[in-house]
Amino acid sequence: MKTQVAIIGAGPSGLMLGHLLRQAGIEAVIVERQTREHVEGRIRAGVLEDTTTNILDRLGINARMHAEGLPHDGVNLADGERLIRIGLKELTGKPVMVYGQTEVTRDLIDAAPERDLEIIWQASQVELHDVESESPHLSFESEGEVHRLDARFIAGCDGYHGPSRRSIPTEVAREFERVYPFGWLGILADVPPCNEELIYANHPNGFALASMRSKTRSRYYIQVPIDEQLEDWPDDRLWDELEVRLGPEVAPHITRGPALEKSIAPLRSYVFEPMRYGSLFLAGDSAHIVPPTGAKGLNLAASDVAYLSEALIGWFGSGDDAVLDAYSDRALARVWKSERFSWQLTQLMHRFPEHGPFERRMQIAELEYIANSRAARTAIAENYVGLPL
Ligand code: RFL
Ligand code: PHB
Repeated sequence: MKTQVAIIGAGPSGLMLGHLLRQAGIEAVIVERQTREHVEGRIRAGVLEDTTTNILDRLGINARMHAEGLPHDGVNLADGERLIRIGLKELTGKPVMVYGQTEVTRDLIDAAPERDLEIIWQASQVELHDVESESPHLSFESEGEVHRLDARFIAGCDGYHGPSRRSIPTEVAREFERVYPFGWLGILADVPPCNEELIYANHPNGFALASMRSKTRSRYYIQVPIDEQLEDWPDDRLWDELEVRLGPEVAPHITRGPALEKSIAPLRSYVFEPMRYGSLFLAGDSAHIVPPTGAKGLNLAASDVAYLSEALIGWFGSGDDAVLDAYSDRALARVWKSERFSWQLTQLMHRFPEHGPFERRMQIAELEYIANSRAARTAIAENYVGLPL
């Protein structure tokens, strides 16, 4: 098999890149390890910046998002006593869109056949070959047979655990990492949200987040120690704890319901440099991870892909190496700013085992400052809605 761009991974970055390339008439094939059902069943991000909605608009794969997504003009921080509203629209002119990654992924997969974007599901043993050359290829197994996919470029959109990043020699690579000593326990339930907008709460027991997928489906998270067992959190215990952490103003509005999904996700900050090696380009979680506090992971995948598609389309159009050469630095400049915001909001809103009374007072003082300073709220708002590309 032969194509122009071989894409590893059918997550948001691989799917958006594949569609952007196809829209420009460039051949692309996606090779994915999991089944379609598995990919469509993953419950992940919920908040889209306009970087992401703009890509879906440009692709014309946006009808369901505009019909069912919820534009939010604000977001709230809670300090156990009150809600501090960050007026996103008022402070930046932009809202965010609450529309699940699960739905974005499904829309992109549904649109693939009519746009000739081939996705090979359940491809195992995916390996990258000759990435330093101008004629790289992938090998993989599918339906009991070994296949070879030749391409001019390979896009590593295979998430944090995929093989692409590991094909870059350690001599040229730099890694930056911070692993947090806690995770997020998430619950999805078919109950109305407790508030019209998201609430990020800092409580002495730890962080909590009230989010949603629609007017009838809620998504909540609480901070738990990293070694916590899911069995120790029956639904009622989790709802009790959410009421405590979200505070007395919000608790009466929480509707309880059985968990459709419950899982614990670890928190990590991670950046891999460079995002290009020879004919291999990394995009999304394969190159960087942010803690979910800033809602940036999916949106960074979208901005990487916006830069990468522009560079590849430019190269196939005019053979211009300069844009391809600039990709890694351009993407990383935005990645590091999102890393900073996600890390800072994580520091502000969580309880760290090493924190004592002083650090707690620092958090309270910062929240007090945010509540009373339009400049501080504007700084949060412009990062939350997404920095310009
Ligand atoms: P993905 O989504 O991990 O997709 C990678 C794909 O590659 C496949 N793959 C392979 N395919 C072939 N061969 C192999 N050897 C392969 N190895 C892996 C995988 O099966 C998969 O299909 O990466 P991508 O596309 O870069 O997208 C990144 C986003 O998924 C991620 O950043 C976000 O989900 C992060 N995130 C959030 N981001 C936001 O912008 N806003 C949020 O509100 C938000 N909340 C979250 C989140 C992530 C969470 N979890 C569970 C990690 C909340 C949670 C709980
Ligand atoms: C979610 O709804 O899953 C969600 C929302 C905001 C975040 C993280 C996750 O910051």
